[in-house]
Amino acid sequence: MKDIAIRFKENPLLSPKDLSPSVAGLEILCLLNPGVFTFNNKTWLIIRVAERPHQREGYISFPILSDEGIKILEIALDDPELDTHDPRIIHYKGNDYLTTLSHLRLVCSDDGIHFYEPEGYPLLIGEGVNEAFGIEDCRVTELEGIYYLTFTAVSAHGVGVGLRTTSDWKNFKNHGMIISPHNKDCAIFEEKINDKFYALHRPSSVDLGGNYIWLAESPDGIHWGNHQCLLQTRPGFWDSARVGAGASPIKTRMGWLEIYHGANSDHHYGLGAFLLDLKDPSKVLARTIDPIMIPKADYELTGFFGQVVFTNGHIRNGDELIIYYGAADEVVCAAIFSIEEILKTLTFI
Ligand code: MAN
Repeated sequence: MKDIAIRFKENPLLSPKDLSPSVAGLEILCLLNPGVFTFNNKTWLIIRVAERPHQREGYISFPILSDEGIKILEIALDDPELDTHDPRIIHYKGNDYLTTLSHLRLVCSDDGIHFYEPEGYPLLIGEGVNEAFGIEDCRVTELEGIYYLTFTAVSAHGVGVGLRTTSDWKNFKNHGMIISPHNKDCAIFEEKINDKFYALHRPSSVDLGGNYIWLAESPDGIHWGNHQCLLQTRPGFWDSARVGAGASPIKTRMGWLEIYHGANSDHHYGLGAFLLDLKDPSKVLARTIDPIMIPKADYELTGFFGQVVFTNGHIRNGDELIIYYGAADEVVCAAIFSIEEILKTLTFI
């Protein structure tokens, strides 16, 4: 399979050791899946920071958010009801928890390579019962002077899409959960079409259907309807088990170009692309057969959860597309693509 990504030689750009934990007693295990935007002439990332308590021998402990702040739960590793085979998830007595608690952190850069935490900008942490297991994988859409932050809100109730908006990155309005569980990977288009907002999102259906990418429309960016299924998984392909949108679609002369992630049943994640009609984004015009990027660098093959490249943010400069991505669910990296080259890899339907 062809991989057309030109990885930054500085990769990984950010690793867990580069930031400080949000509170004493926690350690950062993973920095991953940044949303990306420009603001004040700088490149900004809103990174998912996944934390857990220092581990005590013989136990697994993990944080959750409650009304009183962070609460630590601890389970003995030899408890027969404990299942930790997936490093991301804890199954215990019929309940699921996450091994880490994620918040979102802002970093910025003048060159898109060297990032630092600016002073005076808040951390975004889970708020309320639907975000008790954290907030993750934020997509940022700038539309008419407002930044829309769509992210995964995780709790014992399930995984849904949360929305906050801001114009200065210091004051945020929390709109709560805009798409209920099970749903994630929501990216709002950066332009209205026929005066309506559009978004891609990814519900999961347990029995009928699957982990497919859907389109929704909205009069205000908050209330979503007219859901339509756009893109399905393909049996026997690299994206046979799940597909999910990356960041906002990129407007090109041929249509809206979307970079998406796909995974097979072994949880190997790669990136592909598809193209939507400019005037009617419910029409899928083309899709890549092979991935345009697959894990191949050491930092993509091994880490907290190996064999993963996952993107939810990019910067476009003419034909150049800089994709920021999480590698092996542990570090933040970047790669350059040519938009024309991606368009050439599409197969028209
Ligand atoms: C999956 C993975 C994890 C994530 C949970 C909740 O298990 O994507 O990284 O924490 O879903 O969204």
